[in-house]
Amino acid sequence: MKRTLSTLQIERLKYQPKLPSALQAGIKKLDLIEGEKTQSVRDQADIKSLFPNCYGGPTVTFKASEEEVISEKRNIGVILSGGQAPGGHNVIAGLYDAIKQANPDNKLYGFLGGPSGIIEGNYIEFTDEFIDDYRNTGGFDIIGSGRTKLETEGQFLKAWENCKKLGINGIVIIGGDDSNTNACMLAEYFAAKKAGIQVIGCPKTIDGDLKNEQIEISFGFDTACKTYAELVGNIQRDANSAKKYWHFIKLMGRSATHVGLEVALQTQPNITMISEEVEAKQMSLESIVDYMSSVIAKRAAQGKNFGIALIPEGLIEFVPEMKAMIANLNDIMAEIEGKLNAVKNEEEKFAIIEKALDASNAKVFKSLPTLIKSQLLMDRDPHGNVQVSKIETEKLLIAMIETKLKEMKKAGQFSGKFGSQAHFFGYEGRCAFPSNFDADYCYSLGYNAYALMQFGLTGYLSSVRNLTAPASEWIAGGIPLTMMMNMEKRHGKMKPVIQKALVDLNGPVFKKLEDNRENWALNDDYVFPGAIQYFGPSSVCDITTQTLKLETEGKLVKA
Ligand code: FBP
Repeated sequence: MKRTLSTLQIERLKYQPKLPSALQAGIKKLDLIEGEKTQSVRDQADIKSLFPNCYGGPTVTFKASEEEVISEKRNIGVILSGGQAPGGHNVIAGLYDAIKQANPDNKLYGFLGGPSGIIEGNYIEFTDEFIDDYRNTGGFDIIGSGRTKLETEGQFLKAWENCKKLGINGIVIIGGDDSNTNACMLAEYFAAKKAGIQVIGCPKTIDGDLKNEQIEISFGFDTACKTYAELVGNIQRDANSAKKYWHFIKLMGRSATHVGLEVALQTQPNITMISEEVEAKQMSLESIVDYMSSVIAKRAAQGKNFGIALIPEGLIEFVPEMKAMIANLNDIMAEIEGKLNAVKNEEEKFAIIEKALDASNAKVFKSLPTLIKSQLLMDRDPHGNVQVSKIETEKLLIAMIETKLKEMKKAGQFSGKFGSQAHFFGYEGRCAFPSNFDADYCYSLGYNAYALMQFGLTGYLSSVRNLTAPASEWIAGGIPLTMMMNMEKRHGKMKPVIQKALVDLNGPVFKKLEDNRENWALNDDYVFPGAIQYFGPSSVCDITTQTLKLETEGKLVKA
């Protein structure tokens, strides 16, 4: 069936993503430079013993070479894993182009529906025509995605069998922290079995929490933040026009508040809650409500009964009393799952939970509205995470603030009106057309992933950095996945996982918010970023996030 294309899509299909100059000479003309040996961020002995074959390799970078590498014929498989992020299609396009440049007889297979595709043997073979339809488009619909956790011997064995059937000797997993943990487990398994199948990861997630010195940012963060910033800007204009609502906007980003922080810097709203700060200052739910109510009351005293509050998706997990309760809840839920499933009535479920929790945690659980209690009991994702996108923290805060403001009114501390609107921006940004930055970055990551394979590496993450310089000056290379790992409790057991990078409260990005937030709270210094621009001067279209600019300031490598 011929699909109907939008005008923008037709134009975007023609966009040629930019590559770092080291990769521009072509996939056959590359040299690999080895850097320092690495070790895991924490728990080195445990990680080393779990990944004896993949642990501790050197960081690597590429440079263009004069000599041409003759590559033998290879078949590669690719998997999109976890939540959608703008640019995933371009990672596959970059990978495909590199593979075909290396040898036109090479094949690229796409496993369907995420990691389960490789276990069940569901795949497609990419062709020029097929790939061309998806260049520079958002979404993961090219092959679909999923959250299946690859961890059992049985799953690995099935994956191996399916690779053997297709003659696959390399797999690229495009995913976030959990999916790249999967990639590392699979790489280790294949290496231990001498299966001759390499595994390379690509850093994806709109959350922006998969990063370190070598991985400056995960792809998708740039486009998602710009999309949310456009929406927040529009709402700020609406609020400033009607002057009758406080808009509580929950922003996706899972545990970390990188998205919330970036959107705040792009739009300058009245209140921005940062989960990491809440935890560091040990702010209780009550003190968060006090802080937000005090800003609302101060603005009301100036005759402004409106405003914008940004709430990070994962806030609830960082409030100390909630964090302790959720950890306790996660442990007991794994134990009493059967008992809970047998009960239909919600109140009965809550009673079972309250009995099983420690006394102080039971008290916190009991104090929550029914809606939030049920949301906290929803299934964990396959990696054991609470599905924070399903917890309506924005509504919980509105309800608590309404009660607080009534008390303040009685005490003569609030004389205004409080009308509220709740929003959740998340899915709106995950499949937008990738910005020029993400289109270029993703294409480079995919192309680079094949370069890593060509040099025989496995258990590596594709790394492209120096990202605030023009694309030609980007540095392409790779880092061992074990470098980002530590041990964490999941489903009640200690497991090796990639450590999430949370907001650094001493870093320049948070400091910028801290320096401005009092001013932004009371004075309406709103910024309206508008829609992402794809065509026009590069100073407008190629510019990336404030987060990346601030975090890499002074670290730029000049070509
Ligand atoms: P990844 O970590 O897999 O990239 O997921 C990102 C994310 O968009 C989170 O921000 C959000 O909490 C979660 O996915 C929502 O998951 P789902 O798509 O399963 O509802």
